[in-house]
Amino acid sequence: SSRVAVVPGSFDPPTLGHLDVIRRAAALYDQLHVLVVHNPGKEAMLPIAQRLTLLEQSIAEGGIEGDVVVASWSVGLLVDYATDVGAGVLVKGIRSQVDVAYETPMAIVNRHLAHVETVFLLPDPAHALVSSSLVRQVAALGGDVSPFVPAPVARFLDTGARDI
Ligand code: COD
Repeated sequence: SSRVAVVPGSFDPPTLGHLDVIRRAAALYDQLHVLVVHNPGKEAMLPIAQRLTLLEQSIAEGGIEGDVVVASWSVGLLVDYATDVGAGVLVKGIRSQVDVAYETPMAIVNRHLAHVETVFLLPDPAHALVSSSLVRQVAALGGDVSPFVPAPVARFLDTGARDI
């Protein structure tokens, strides 16, 4: 049977840390669903549709091989999407003990809810300190975000298109 995994996130915006996790997860599974999940606990910078476009462009320009689907999810449990697409695994990136503490209860709940396992990937040290919130701050203050994000995201943020 084919192995299908979901890489969920806010991706607001996608960063080089996200792309690194997506690239390595794509090499581990037959099909990958990169899922933009609306997180009600976070105030968004970009609309969901823009995050989908930037993810698609970043995955294509990043030369990520394999069967990678980009989608969004805003109603119901994350594991409902996973079950719908036949995914038995969620892949999350772990940067620090803070991420472990945040992800552990969700992983246990998701396993009980739907028998969906969570696989944690350690980051590439080159990108381990990059976060979307850091990129949002740098962008809001007019700084250069290009060291932290894929080229399509840097182009989009640099043109100020987000203010339109
Ligand atoms: N290097 C490696 N990994 C990274 C990096 C980096 N530099 N930056 C981020 N990551 C990882 C994160 O740890 C995370 O795994 C993923 O990339 C996405 O990160 P974000 O910041 O875009 O997304 P988050 O942290 O806001 O996660 C949003 C989710 C919706 C995925 C999360 O809140 C979740 O799983 N919610 C569950 C919703 C649900 O069904 N709840 C009910 C049952 S618990």
